[in-house]
Amino acid sequence: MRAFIAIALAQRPREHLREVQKAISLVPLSGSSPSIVPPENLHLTLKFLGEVSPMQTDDLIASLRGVTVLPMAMHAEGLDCLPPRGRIRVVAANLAGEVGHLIALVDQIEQCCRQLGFVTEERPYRPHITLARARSDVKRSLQEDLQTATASAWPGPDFQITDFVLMQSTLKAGGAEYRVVELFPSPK
Ligand code: 2AM
Repeated sequence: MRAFIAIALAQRPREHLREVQKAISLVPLSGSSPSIVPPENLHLTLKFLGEVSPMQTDDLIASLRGVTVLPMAMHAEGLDCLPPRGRIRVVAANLAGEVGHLIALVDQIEQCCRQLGFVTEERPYRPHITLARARSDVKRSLQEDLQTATASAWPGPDFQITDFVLMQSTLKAGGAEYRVVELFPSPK
């Protein structure tokens, strides 16, 4: 299966980001309207895995059971356009708050994945929630328009992160479909 590890969003931050998405969709982007991520698909990616065999899935689940999630308070803070240079491919909400705890979580997950032979992410982890994906080229100069249109939305409501999920992604003509394969709760 095609899989990734992520944090599923609670209802309150999801509703807030839905409002941000509405503001994004009202910005004229010179005919290159991005595809808005369906609100039920909004998530924070911790690690993209790609194709994972059934045996790897079992090993991964066993390994991820040992990961400690320090509960953390986070909120969405500002709009970002990724990658940082060149044509915009993704419009995302940045996350702020107890980012140290989040980085510690990502480091543990990377370590589990490395031990099982998954490719280690070399780029620094940049916590973001993708709100829209460009269907065709979106000029960098439009970043300012997107940021102005959403300026009043920040900061978003605080939410607690206490668990993460292994998620299956099935690519369909109408967009990706996600399914939670396993939930990893923080120790009580
Ligand atoms: P993105 O939101 O920044 O695009 C599921 O596809 C999730 O995995 C997405 O949130 C996506 O991040 C992330 N991801 C990271 N690397 C990816 C890759 N090479 N292909 C597809 N998705 C990737």
